[in-house]
Amino acid sequence: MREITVAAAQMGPIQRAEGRDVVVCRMLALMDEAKGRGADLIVYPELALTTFFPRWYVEDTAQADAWFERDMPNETVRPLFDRAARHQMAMSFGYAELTPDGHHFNTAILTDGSGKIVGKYRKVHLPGHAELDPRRAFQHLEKRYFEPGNLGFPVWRNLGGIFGLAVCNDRRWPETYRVMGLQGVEMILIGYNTPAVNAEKSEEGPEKRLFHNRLSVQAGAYQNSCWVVAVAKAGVEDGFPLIGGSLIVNPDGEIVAEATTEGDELVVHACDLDATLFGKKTIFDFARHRRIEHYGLIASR
Ligand code: CDT
Repeated sequence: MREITVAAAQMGPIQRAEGRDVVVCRMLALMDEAKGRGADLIVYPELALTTFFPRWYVEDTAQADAWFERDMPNETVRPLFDRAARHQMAMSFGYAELTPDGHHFNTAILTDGSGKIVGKYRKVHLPGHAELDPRRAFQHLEKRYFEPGNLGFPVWRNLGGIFGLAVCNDRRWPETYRVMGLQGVEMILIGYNTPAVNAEKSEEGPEKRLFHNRLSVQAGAYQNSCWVVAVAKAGVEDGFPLIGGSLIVNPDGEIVAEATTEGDELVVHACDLDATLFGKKTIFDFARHRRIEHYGLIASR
């Protein structure tokens, strides 16, 4: 048994005017509660430090740099790293990254139990559009503010297991899980900000959005025999609703814990990484059963 207790730290809304210092206080409170519940790892959502700013159109993209972090850790988030180290708790969260040479990514990091960053991932699948689209009920300008990630889908040894990261829209793509699955991933951590309604199709509401969230995450976990922890930023940000539904899924594709609110809420489960082994050596033993001679098209277009 290789059991690690995971706290999926769903966060309620962050308003546009809210400062990062206030957000970090909320994250610390969740971390302290997670410690009390025995967590070895806490997982926060995509763009955990700010509102989901791609809904806002800013003509001069340099003005949007205020939503980005130039260093990680920086002064504002340092308390998170210090507290995590004190609690001997690994941590993952997403943020907007501005690199020293001026590149913009939608990034997530993973630390070990001493507060040291051991993994970084930059979102590959960027949804939405790059220009103002007045036909939409609201904007989703990720293609304006971010470049596609340039690090692929690496995995890291941490906490005695093999971990991977993905960000929001990545969870809808089977390739995300499979590339990590091929590297033996045992737990994938995914933060998300998913609007509760479709900006282009008003009849698609929160039930269907929650269904697609579960469907994607459960399929990814089952088909790669790994744990998946998916964590929302939820609730109403400046009038725009985001789904909750943070969940932890086991390597059989079953939901073992799920959020019940749209606010700051911990979803905690003790996950045995050895539970990944059976599927990996039987039905999803990739080396024995995959037929890559028939998969060429997937990587060629
Ligand atoms: N943040 C993010 O990637 N959100 C997208 C919204 C796309 S609309 C289905 C998501 O995939 O949840």
